[in-house]
Amino acid sequence: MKVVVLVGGVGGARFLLGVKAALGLPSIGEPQQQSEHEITAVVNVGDDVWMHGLRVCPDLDTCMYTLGDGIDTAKGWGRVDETWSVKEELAAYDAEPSWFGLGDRDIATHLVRTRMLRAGYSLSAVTEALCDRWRPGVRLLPVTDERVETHVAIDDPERDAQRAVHFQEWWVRYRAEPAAHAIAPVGADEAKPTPAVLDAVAQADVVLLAPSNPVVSIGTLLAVPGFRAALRETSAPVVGLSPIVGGRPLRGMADACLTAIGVDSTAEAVGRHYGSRQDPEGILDGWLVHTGDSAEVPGVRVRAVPLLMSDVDATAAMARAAFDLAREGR
Ligand code: GDP
Ligand code: FO1
Ligand code: CA
Repeated sequence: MKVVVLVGGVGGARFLLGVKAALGLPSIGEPQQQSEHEITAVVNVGDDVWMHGLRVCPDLDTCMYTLGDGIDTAKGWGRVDETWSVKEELAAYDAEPSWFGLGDRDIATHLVRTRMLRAGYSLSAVTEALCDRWRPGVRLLPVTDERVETHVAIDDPERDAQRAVHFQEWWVRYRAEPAAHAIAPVGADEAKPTPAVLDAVAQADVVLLAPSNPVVSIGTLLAVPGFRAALRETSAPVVGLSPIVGGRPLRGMADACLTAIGVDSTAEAVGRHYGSRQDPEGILDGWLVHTGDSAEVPGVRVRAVPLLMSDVDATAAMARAAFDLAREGR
């Protein structure tokens, strides 16, 4: 079976562990033998940022490290057994930005990536090269090779005006506390999905939306012109899993993003925001919400099942429920 999964960082990466397990693959790493199944993750690039002259791709790296057994599982991002000598040395120089921490091991990834990008390789090619080491067992495809970066409009405390900051500054430095007046994927209008991404969606047997951030993860994928149309046109059923459980995002501050785009933090509101493929702009055939949550999304099959990714088995059960819901429409 060919499975395409739309993902952001931590939520997406953990879900991919379950998709692999549901297909009988080892959740970490690669199978010993060639498998009949092929999983392709289409990964958000809107969080990507230049830091100290290095290109950092948090969602790609979170997926790569999680599936390749290199992640700091407590934080959900960055490398396990990390050390911070470079960060300390940068601080000794008062080198800004000091609010974003690059670990020593993680920096090696950014050095390899930056050098390859500077030599003219695409982000897709660089990601493939990095995955030669990590062997995630899933094809990790950035949605686009063009630069698309999410920016957030917030009030400037120093002037009676708004100012736009990079998503990382709002999320990491300010902990998403200043209200976001707007969230914009800068560069998206000029970007296009890579041919590999379009092919994967067209050839898929099923497309899943991981329970990732609906605005700055899935929303940024959908902002790349042509990607939404690809999802609408594929013959594969498209099934999403709600990241909102009991009226709240499970980790992090996704509700601050939803507020910015005027969508309630409920499973129903997010399902309606994605919309039915029977409607002019919608992308869903099926929508999974957490047991006890209810949602009515016109034109979409909705089921309630446990959606807590507490361990790989529970996450695999979520993926199986998504496959079942996908099959129901056939
Ligand atoms: P990020 O890029 O690291 O923010 O990660 P994603 O965008 O991939 O996913 C973030 C979302 O994952 C958050 O909005 C959470 O609500 C959601 N999430 C995290 N853990 C769980 C879980 O166990 N179940 C569900 N349904 N959603 C989860
Ligand atoms: N998150 C933080 O809260 N603080 C950091 O200093 C930080 C550094 C960092 C470095 C590399 C990387 O891949 C991710 C990093 N993150 C950090 C996580 C990340 O910025 C965000 O959680 C995501 O972009 C939201 O998905
Ligand atoms: Ca992210």
